[in-house]
Amino acid sequence: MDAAMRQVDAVIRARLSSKVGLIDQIASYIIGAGGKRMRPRLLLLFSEALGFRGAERYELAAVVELIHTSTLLHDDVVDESSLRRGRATANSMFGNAAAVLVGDFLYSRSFQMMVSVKSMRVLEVLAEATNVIAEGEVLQLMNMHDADLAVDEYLRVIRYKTAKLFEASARLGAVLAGASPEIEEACADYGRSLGTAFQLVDDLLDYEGNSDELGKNVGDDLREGKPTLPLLIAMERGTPEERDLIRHAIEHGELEKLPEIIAIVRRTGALEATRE
Ligand code: GRG
Repeated sequence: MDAAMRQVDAVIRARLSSKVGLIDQIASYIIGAGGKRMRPRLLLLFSEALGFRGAERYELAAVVELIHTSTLLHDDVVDESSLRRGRATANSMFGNAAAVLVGDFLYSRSFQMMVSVKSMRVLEVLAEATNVIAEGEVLQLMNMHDADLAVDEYLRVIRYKTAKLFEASARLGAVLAGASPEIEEACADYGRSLGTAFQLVDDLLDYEGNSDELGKNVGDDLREGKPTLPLLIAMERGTPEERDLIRHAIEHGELEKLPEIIAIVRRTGALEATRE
């Protein structure tokens, strides 16, 4: 994987170039900050497991990473986040307008790259996936401050905003390898499940770690009014008074009661239940 990922990073660097200096600067800033490169790795693993070793796999692996990066740039503006990949976010460094526009550049550049692969199926998969990611974010926006959010609806948002790109990445490995529709679906299923688990754990990590971090991260969720699964489970399992406390915090983005809410989440076993 490491050698293959160096190839992918080389493709990303080569394709990022723009005559517009600010684009180069911001794109290199966020790409250079690292990241786990989960989606390109998934694509490469599936294409290679199914016997495809053509150069198109590096191009498409770079494409899914650039799409992911463009969504991060936009997401940090939407959430008004200040930290990403251990660095100040692009929006806090360069302003919201520049972060959104460079996100647009990465997104449209990724489409230029996928067209170069000359496969209608690839275009179909990625056009649909990006559409669903945007729907997921809008759904999440609509669910903000909703303390009565059904767990199924929370999972739908996760499947759309996060799992869809994992699904597309795994599926594209199969598409490149010319796999049968059954194998393509099996790869897509795996990607979807992995992506769903990944986001659940991501939400869970917000509540783990040392007590300072814990307070800070849970505080972010509450400040944004985001009803994440640990909070929903704690509400379901808590006493009527505890439910009211969490409900009020989600509905009003109220941070004063943070230590009490963390204690309820822990006491009700909501972290273990989310992990399960
Ligand atoms: C541009 C099509 C388009 C849509 C924009 C804002 C938005 C709509 C989508 C945001 C989707 C999003 C950020 C979902 C969360 C995904 C997630 C778990 C991000 C963190 O991924 P990691 O941990 O990050 O893989 P690294 O830094 O490792 O790459």
